[in-house]
Amino acid sequence: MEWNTEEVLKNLADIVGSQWVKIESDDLNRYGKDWTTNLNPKPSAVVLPASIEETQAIVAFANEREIPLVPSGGRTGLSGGSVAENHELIVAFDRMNKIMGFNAADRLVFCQPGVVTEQLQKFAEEKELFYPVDFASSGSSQLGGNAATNAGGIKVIRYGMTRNWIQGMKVVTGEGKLLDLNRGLTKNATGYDFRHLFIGSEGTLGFIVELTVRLSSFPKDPTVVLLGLNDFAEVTAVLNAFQNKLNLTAFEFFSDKALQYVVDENSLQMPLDSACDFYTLVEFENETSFDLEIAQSTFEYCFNQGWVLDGTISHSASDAKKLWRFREDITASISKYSPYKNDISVRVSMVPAFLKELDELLSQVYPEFETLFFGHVGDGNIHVNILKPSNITIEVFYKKCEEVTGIVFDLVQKFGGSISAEHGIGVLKKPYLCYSRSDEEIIYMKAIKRIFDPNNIMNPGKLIDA
Ligand code: 2HG
Ligand code: ZN
Repeated sequence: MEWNTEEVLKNLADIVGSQWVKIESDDLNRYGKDWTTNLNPKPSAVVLPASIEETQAIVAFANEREIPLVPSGGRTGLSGGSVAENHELIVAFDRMNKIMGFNAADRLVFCQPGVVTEQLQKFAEEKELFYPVDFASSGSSQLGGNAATNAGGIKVIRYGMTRNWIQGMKVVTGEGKLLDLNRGLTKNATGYDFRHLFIGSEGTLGFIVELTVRLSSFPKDPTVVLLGLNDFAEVTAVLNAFQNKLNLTAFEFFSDKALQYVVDENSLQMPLDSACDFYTLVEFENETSFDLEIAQSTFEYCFNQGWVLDGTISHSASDAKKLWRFREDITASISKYSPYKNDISVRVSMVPAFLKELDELLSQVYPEFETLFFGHVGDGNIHVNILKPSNITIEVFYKKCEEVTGIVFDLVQKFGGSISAEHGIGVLKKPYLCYSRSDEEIIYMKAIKRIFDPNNIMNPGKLIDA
């Protein structure tokens, strides 16, 4: 539905100032899409509020005129949650990008939603504290989007997801009401915690307009160990061996095929002398002066058991950073192959059996496609990327992939897993929500949406249909 008449645009300009209402095609393209490669942005306008009051005024006006709104943060999502394909008005939080305050005794930072993850990480460091939610996109993802998608990342095994660090939050509901949720309290036993409804709601209930974020102590001197595995079946044994002895901050994995793309794309040397089918990247915090020796003896134990073939250990922060690149650069290194992505989780103990069945299934159903596995094995989250061959169009490729998504998700369901561990449902996974959530749950989800967003203007068509 086209709503962007001159009169409507003028009303929006009255709220935010005319330079903050954008209708140029460059802006529409930029703000209309995220990191997905197969969706076509078609927003009608972009508006950039500078305050909570302006955001509230936009939502009130959108309700009056039934204008569909799409929130936009750093647009690093991979499920199309912030893609505007249907003439929506994009509400971008780039101007609300300030850290407004810090309280050392509470270890709380008060942030606007457009604060970039890395900005908060650096701020925490200046205070000799740590914001532990981290991922490859931390240089551009924004806190509002992180909270709206409950972003995970590479340190979840130790620190949990974004949800764990949001101690308070102000939201403008789809109805235009301002809620001040939990006010930074650590303990608060007063009934339903709406904060947790908005975290992970993918912008379907309202806009997150302020966040109170908890910080942690700075980890002591992390060391990274990269291991080459003999057989992926042993990955949980290796995890247990390290986890029982050391305080792990990450336990990641990637297949050799995935590694090859990072090495080739960035002209890097292979990290180990031996060629292995799978690698794990283990990061631990040096809590005592013995931890390095413990890591060494744990490696030897795993080697003697025949679980690992080879390994290397970081001796400095820059070494550690180099080893992380082999894992963190995978997404960027394969993006030109327009990968079809699945972001799945099962319980950690089930990962090897699940991956074995998944690998067999994928080589049967996609014999002609190359499939890469990597992810956060320490928390049961596997990223499956299927690469588009150069001789077919993206439309044909996605159609072929989608034909078997249901079969893959049947397997996820059989293992009691989730069809999206951290990337969210957005539009790409919406048809498959029923593989992870029961009919009853989806009915309740829709009812909750109607309460907060009665006119269905908040990110319509994402996550669930109203
Ligand atoms: C990661 O863990 C991100 O690197 C992206 O979640 C995963 O590209 C992907 O599928
Ligand atoms: Zn991930």
